[in-house]
Amino acid sequence: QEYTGIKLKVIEWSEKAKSAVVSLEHLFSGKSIFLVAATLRPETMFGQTNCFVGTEITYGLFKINETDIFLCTKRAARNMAFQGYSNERGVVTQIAEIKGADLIGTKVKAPLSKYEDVYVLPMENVLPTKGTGVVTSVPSDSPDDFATLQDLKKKPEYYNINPAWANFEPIPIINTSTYGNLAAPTVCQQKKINSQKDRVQLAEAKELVYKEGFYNGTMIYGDYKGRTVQEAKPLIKDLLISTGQGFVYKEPENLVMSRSG
Ligand code: ZZB
Repeated sequence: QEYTGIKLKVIEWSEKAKSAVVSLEHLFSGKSIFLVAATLRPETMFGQTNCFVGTEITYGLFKINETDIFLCTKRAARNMAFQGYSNERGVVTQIAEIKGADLIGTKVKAPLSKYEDVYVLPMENVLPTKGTGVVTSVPSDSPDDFATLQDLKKKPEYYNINPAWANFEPIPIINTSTYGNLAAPTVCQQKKINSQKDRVQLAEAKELVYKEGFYNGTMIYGDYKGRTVQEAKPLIKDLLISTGQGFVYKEPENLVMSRSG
């Protein structure tokens, strides 16, 4: 499976993350720290509204080179080290460990997003065994992301978040004749999906939205407005890579598990 790694730069740590990393600050000087998400949909990056982590997942901070520190699972950092993203091939340099729960509320800059800064929020179904364990959220075109963001908006106390962190609307970025310009909200409504816990309906919704967007979608936002999704996808991937905001990240096929189970 070939993903695009998306670098979401840490602008301000959450209070808990701040105290977890305060003793390491000397290691950060002159470097940027990025939460790294793995996506199959680089053309949707204009619509990012937040970033998701699993609260129970253990993440690491990894020194990648003289300028970048990546935050992702150790498993992903190891894969990256074999793909040229480390000082020495195959060698992982871990600076610290941090629990997903402690990252909630961290402010990040999501590349290409219409929103200047977005927040790290909790999602129940993030798989530690897939991608980087960090998921970038595009509620306009991902039913899982839309359902989860709705949960967070409806019950901020239950999820222990500041409501302002979830106060971002889905952005219309792709149009299809079947689902209009907000495919994920449309399909979630049609299928009466009420929460991120509706796993079976969400898996069906994801399949429908994937297919419709890929075969019949047109970009209505961003640098390649007017192009089909199939045309725009590689162009936006190249744009992310050439500007240093993304990179190719591969995962051995047999290790890939689907989010739905
Ligand atoms: C942004 C995005 C925008 C995504 C969209 C999807 C969609 P698949 O097909 O099952 O392999 N993802 C990545 N890592 C994880 C993880 N560890 N746990 C849970 N979900 C993860 O799914 C690949 C997608 O699953 C990735 O692409 C990522 O979300 C998520 F508009 O990134 B995507 C209709 C889907 N739309």
